[in-house]
Amino acid sequence: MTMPMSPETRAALLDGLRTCLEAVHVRTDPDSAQHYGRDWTRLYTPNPLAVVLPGSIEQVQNLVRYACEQRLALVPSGGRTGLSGAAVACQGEVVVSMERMNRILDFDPTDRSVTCQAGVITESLQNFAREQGLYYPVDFAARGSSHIGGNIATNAGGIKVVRYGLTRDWVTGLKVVTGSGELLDLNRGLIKNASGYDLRHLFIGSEGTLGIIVEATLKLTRPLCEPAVMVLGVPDLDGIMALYGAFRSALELSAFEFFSERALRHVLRKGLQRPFDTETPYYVLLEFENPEGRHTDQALELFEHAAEQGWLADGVISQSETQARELWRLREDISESIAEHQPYKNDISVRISRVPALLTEIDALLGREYPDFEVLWYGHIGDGNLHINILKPADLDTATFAHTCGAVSEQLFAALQRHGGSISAEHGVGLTKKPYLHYTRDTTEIAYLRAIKQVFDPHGILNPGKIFD
Ligand code: 2HG
Ligand code: ZN
Repeated sequence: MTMPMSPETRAALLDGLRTCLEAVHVRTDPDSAQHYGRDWTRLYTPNPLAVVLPGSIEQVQNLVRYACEQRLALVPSGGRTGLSGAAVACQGEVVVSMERMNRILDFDPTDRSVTCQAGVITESLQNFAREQGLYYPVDFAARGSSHIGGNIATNAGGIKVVRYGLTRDWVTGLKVVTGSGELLDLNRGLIKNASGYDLRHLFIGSEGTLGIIVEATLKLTRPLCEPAVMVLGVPDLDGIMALYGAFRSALELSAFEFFSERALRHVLRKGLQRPFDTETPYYVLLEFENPEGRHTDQALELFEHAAEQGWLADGVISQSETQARELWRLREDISESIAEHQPYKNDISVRISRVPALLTEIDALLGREYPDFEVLWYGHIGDGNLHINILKPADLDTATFAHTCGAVSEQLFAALQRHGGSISAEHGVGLTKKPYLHYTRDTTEIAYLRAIKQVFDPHGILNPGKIFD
């Protein structure tokens, strides 16, 4: 599939693609190749054969059937905000962008559910839910560009998982085109359905390797009522989990995030204000519902107690929706603020009870192995999920940097394996984490993953080379 192709073969394949959907939606220009051929990782050079933008399920089926005949690799593509290279096309694949399939198809207030095409942007769905007096709670900084189909394909998590869970918890129905071109209509919005294997869950998190998600039915819930945000300055790593224990036992938290002072400095450089004067090595951001300020006293009592214990050194509580939004930006804007430094990313998770031990271990490891690199910590610590970003020194070439970081990753993942954790909490395996999958899944399990891929994608045309070879 990646062999050099004669101009005649190429022209014939492109003609064939043009018979699957309107010719105008088969693009081969360099700008489209650049734009659609990659995600937010910048490690790979896009090189798709073509970019196609189907407008209907039937066209997706036509494409898949044609790809089966021609043994043409397809890369399903959403908003391309992924961070593991799962939506990258650098081997002459055809990118199948779901961008034109972006309609909300149905809403039912009794079911509190919405059915939409895969290319609906997360924020559009959130806005639609709000207009109905409801809430779609899967949320993250890339809400403005990520697609619902992509969120499902990666089982996206984000900033509200402590209360609302992951994308998987909100999908009640899925329509998927398999690697043979059949259409599966899975679970059809049911809450209860005990009629055998639930194939829907195989496609959630499958990173485009089992099928192309074309439609989804999603649950909605009631909106958060006057959420209040606190940012707390924390002197050491132990304090973070002590604060989590104290606040979650007294308040229903809808977020519990953390970031380091080093990470904070990058967003401050982009024009945001420090939350308070005291500088501490770490910060916690937490959120809870606070209708009419009913829980403010309780939150302040917890704050006093935590200060007496030495778990925090300073803090602030939002007084308005605007201030809450500003405080959120201190955490949410970190990833974008460091993008120019081409960070090497780790996105790891362990059970919550293992977080303190893991933090101590990796703090020592990173201090020892990366004395010269800037290492930033942040993430969804209330879910046991840490994002560790290592910034590339300007004078170091990309290959040497990636190699050095990869070697440290082996040690990091070995520690993670001892703690029963995962090499990817929410960003997926894609290309970047593929070499490390064995730290999280044993050989027997990987053999079953391959066998499942063979069932749904017998010709190996769907996102080949992603997750595993
Ligand atoms: C976040 O939580 C995103 O901000 C991006 O998952 C994480 O940049 C990262 O490593
Ligand atoms: Zn994240």
